[in-house]
Amino acid sequence: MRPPSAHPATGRPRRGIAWVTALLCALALVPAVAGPARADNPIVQTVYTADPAPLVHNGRVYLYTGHDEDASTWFTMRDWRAYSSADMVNWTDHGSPMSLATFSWASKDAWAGQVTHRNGKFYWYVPVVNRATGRMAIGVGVSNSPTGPFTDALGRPLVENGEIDPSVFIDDDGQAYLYWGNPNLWYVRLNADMISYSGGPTQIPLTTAGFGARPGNVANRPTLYEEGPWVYKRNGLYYNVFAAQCCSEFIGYSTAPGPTGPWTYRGTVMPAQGSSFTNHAGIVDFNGNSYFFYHNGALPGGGGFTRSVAVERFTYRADGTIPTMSMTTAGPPQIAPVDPFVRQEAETIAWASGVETEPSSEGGMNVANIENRDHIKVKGVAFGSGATSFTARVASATSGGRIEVRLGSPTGTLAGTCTAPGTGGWQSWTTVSCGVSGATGTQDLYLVFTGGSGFLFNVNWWQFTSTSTGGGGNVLTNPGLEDGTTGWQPRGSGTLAAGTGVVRSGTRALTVTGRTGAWNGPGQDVTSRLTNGKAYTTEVWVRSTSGTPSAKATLALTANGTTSYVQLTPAATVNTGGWTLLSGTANVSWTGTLSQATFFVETMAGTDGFTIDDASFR
Ligand code: FUB
Repeated sequence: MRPPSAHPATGRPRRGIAWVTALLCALALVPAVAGPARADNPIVQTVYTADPAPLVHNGRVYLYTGHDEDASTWFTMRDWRAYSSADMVNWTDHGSPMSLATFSWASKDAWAGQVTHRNGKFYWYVPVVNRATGRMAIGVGVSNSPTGPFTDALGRPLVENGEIDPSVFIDDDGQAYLYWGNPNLWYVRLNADMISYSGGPTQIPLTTAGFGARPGNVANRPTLYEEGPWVYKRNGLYYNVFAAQCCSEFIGYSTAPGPTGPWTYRGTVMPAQGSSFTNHAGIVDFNGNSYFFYHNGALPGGGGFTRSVAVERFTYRADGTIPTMSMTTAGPPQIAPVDPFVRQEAETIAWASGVETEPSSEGGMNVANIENRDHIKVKGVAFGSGATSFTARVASATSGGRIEVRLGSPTGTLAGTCTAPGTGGWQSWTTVSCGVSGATGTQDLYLVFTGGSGFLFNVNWWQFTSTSTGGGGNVLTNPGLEDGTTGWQPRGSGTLAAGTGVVRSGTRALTVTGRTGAWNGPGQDVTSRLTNGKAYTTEVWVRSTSGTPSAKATLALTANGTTSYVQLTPAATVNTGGWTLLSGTANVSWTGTLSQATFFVETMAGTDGFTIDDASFR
């Protein structure tokens, strides 16, 4: 149970708080937010987030943030949060993969950090107060997965000099650097193990040429540099983007010909704006675009200690300089639509109104604390020629409620209504379905929750079925692989395992190992679900665990005692570094009585292991 607190976006109490106290709290601290569709910045509406640190990995942007406790009057921060997106507008909540409790030696202040990926592991550098010394120190968490959980890599600080805000950068030659500091700016050369270093911390000279001149006569702070360095390299030029000139801070940047300087001040990335007197930068390139992450106080109840992370898309000028950006509520454009015909996590959200998230007993997170007229917006959902039914995984310790499937706005076209029953517990899950109509083309989806008073039900995931199979939708069971190996069997030799480390979407993908023939792979019995003479479209994402095999999806049909094979997708080379989409359309027909039909993924040759995710056969 969470500590009693008011909800960022609504001011309403969280589950477990007395209504009266909560109402007073809400009225005093947080203006209620009314109204329909919201824009998409800030990125997270369920908690206050700060100090963004994006990381691009396997076709997704992972966003690591700090977490300002509700109604804070100081930087009261006890854990860090993780989110991810493949489209830059809908973000999946991965909960809290690291907290102060991760570091037994830390007493408080889970402040601004950064995650990097090396040696198959993820390293999260963070500043916290060392209980033994009372000073700020840098700790490092490590995990095999970008979504954690992270453990303390050292059991002690990596480095400690009372300063904050680590930024990690790995140069092309493999040398890694850790930068940090307020009021000074430091770096140290990390060893390849990423949890030790060579040489001592070195101070970067804060010259006005390097970091700009601070207006006014501020003792010991002649330059604009304040805190929060974000160091990276682009086209051979090294960038240090930092929080400048307290307070209010703006985001400035410097460049250098090498990782240790000499730095030259280049100007403003984002002026001070709004009610947060700090700001904090994170920059990545993703899918051919550049993105600038920052924080502000734009949520209801927001301010200097109740901040929220936001993002803008930008284009470097031809000479490599960064344009000056303003904070927007619209955020960047969506780069790919959402597929409603594969399972989508309910905690994948463009804008949440009223709800919260919590860890789910079924893995990942679920949407919780749902009350009458709360809603979730999922932006840019590609319904294509149409959806016929909607399915959701729900749980309720009360008497449940309804999910209204609406299009375009929270009061837009009602495509269908599903009833979520009481299930006897907030984590006692059941699957409900209802018919939908009018959901065609690409639209913003609103799941509007209705019912009586109090908390109604939780939602773990949802999925639509399409018209293209006359209502049958995706022929495959567990197509998104979120239910582990359910529905899938190894064809011939091999072992299937549902892993969380390498996923294309959601929290799980399916890996086959121990293949002894090219025809071995993950398969599914689809005998009772096929229509003779129909054209089926197949999509499945594949990546190898070794080598660069050529993969394809195949259907084995046995009719009247004879087995034939339908190649469902052209073969495509897959590799270990990213996901490849196998996609194709093929006619499926047979003569006589069909006794066995198996959908499977195989390779043209070899026995390399591979992983699949987000499969559809419809
Ligand atoms: O979030 C706590 C501190 O505020 C960070 O460490 C700084 O960068 C500033 O954003």
